[in-house]
Amino acid sequence: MDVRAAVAFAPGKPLEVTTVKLDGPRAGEVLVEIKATGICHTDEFTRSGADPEGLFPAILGHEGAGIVVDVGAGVTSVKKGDHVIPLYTPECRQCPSCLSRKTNLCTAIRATQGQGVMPDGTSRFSIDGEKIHHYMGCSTFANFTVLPEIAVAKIREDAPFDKVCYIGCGVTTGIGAVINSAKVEPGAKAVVFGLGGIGLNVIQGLRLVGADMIIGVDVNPEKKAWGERFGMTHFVNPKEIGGGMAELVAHLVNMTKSGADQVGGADYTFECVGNVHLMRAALESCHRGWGQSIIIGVAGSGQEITTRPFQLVTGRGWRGTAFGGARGRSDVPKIVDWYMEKKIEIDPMITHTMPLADINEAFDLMHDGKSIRSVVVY
Ligand code: NAD
Ligand code: 022
Ligand code: ZN
Repeated sequence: MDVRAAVAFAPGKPLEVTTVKLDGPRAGEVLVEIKATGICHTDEFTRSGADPEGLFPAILGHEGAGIVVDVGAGVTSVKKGDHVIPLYTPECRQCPSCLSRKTNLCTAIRATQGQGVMPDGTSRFSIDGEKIHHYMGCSTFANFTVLPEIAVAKIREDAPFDKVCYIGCGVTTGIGAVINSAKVEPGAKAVVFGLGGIGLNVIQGLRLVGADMIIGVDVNPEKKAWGERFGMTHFVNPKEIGGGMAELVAHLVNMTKSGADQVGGADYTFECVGNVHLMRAALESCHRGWGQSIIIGVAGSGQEITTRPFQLVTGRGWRGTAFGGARGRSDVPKIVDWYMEKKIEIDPMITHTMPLADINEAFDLMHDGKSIRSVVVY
């Protein structure tokens, strides 16, 4: 069938909206009509050519929502008409990783997903017989896409596509980092570095679990109001403090001192920027003995993090999270329920919507720091 898609033909070029051929679903696959998709940093990382593993031509996009319109042989968990969110982290429930219960990084289709093809090693997208790569197993910058059955989460039918698409990446990553990765407890003190589309969701996750002190750190003064909107209790602009990372750390440690505890430091910190110097500051802002720092931001390829081993020997913990540690098919429907029950907010974070024809404007808005999230509505 013919579908409309924004195609990344070459690194560094704007996406081209054009007609693409899509083959139907094979065994274990589903055809989904994408109704809306968010535009996220990793799409830009690949489009720009900064991603050394980026493949071209490709149909990018990994933050979508839509309706199943056809299923291949042997598909049992979803049927035509089901509303779904594509999963760039699938959940097969059978591989050693899924069975371990210790990670959400399912390995069932990992190799082929990274190669931009379906699990059978072929692509469903083409133009004039030339293969177009899939992207992160999703390719939501097309109005129809084919996905492995294990890479779709079935969601309730009254949820609006143009909002819950954001649960396909940003919302789940931020809230999941708090609940699944850090396992933050009520009364905790936390610091969130970077108040963008991810950091604001970390903040609302912290509010949800009952954190006491939620300190937001951002170099953009406009982010103070944004953070407060979702539960931030204190704001720090590193530019106003002056000095470097050491001064920022000292300031944050000082802020978290209280009563008998004059050691200071946060129980949990979250790096939501992708800056390796900020990652170090996030670790060192943790309380000695128990503070845990979670890396969410994706740093540029080849970058390295450093600290003194003393920081870890004295009981701080450093770990990262992918997709908020969420098991997609199990956890994503619950997050959609939380949104519908108004336990979490999404609408105010979607600052821009546009038709597919204008998708390149979403990348401009992201570059200029003007958007929290842009969503393409098909
Ligand atoms: P964003 O651009 O919306 O937000 C980044 C924020 O950081 C901005 O508000 C900016 O002002 C602020 N900032 C920049 N430099 C800073 C500094 N030195 N100190 C303090 N604040 C600073 O981006 P986003 O959509 O929130 O994504 C953040 C990161 O999370 C990206 O690297 C993205 O790739 C990553 N991410 C990771 C996962 C995962 O599963 N691990 C999932 C989604 C996104
Ligand atoms: C989503 N991300 C950033 C912005 N939006 C993002 C990027 C990468 C990962 C997670 C979220 C990620 C962390 C660890 C891995 N990935 C490796 C997983 C594994 O090896 O099992 C990751 C993922 C998908 C892809 C590449 C890297 C891909 O499909 N190309 C989850
Ligand atoms: Zn993303």
